[in-house]
Amino acid sequence: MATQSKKKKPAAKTKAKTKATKKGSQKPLVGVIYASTTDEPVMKECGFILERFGISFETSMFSAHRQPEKTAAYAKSARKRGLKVLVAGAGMAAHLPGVLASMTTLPVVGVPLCGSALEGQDALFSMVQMPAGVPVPTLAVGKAGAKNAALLAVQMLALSDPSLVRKLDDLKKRMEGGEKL
Ligand code: AIR
Repeated sequence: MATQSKKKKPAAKTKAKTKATKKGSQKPLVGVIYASTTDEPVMKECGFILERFGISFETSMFSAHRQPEKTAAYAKSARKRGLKVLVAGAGMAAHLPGVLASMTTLPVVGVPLCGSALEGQDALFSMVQMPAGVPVPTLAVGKAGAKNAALLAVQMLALSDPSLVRKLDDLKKRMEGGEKL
């Protein structure tokens, strides 16, 4: 008689995090999403910058390929939930920001991540080469991209928030003085 193999629990790294982490007491304005625990250390850099600017944000982990339904539900509810900008990071065939952008009119910023044999070029091309009609502003591969994604989100929010303009001006001055982000 054929023996049935025991059903394996999905590995932690492929399991979608359904509970978003909210930072700050306000409703989150920025949604930071990444596709795997592999991406977490780099995408944390994005959160550090948002925190520094006092922006409330939430982080979520799901993959456009492994959790397509979760991806769709998130994209479709994001605007109603009060989010203003999404930042999505993924490596390899990195379709997360593009798929999110296909289902929301919020701006979706892409962070290509490295770690594969192609060292992030695969992710970069997957994100940056979006067809006309579905823009995904795509930043540098890795940590610089994660940090700049946060700054770009701050700049977008600053369009209607003068206090953020002051903070951005202050950062420019500090960088002029030699500070590195
Ligand atoms: N990935 C996961 N689902 C879709 C994609 N593109 C990416 C992750 C990660 C890489 O695949 O963003 O950078 C490897 O993921 P894992 O979970 O196999 O370590």
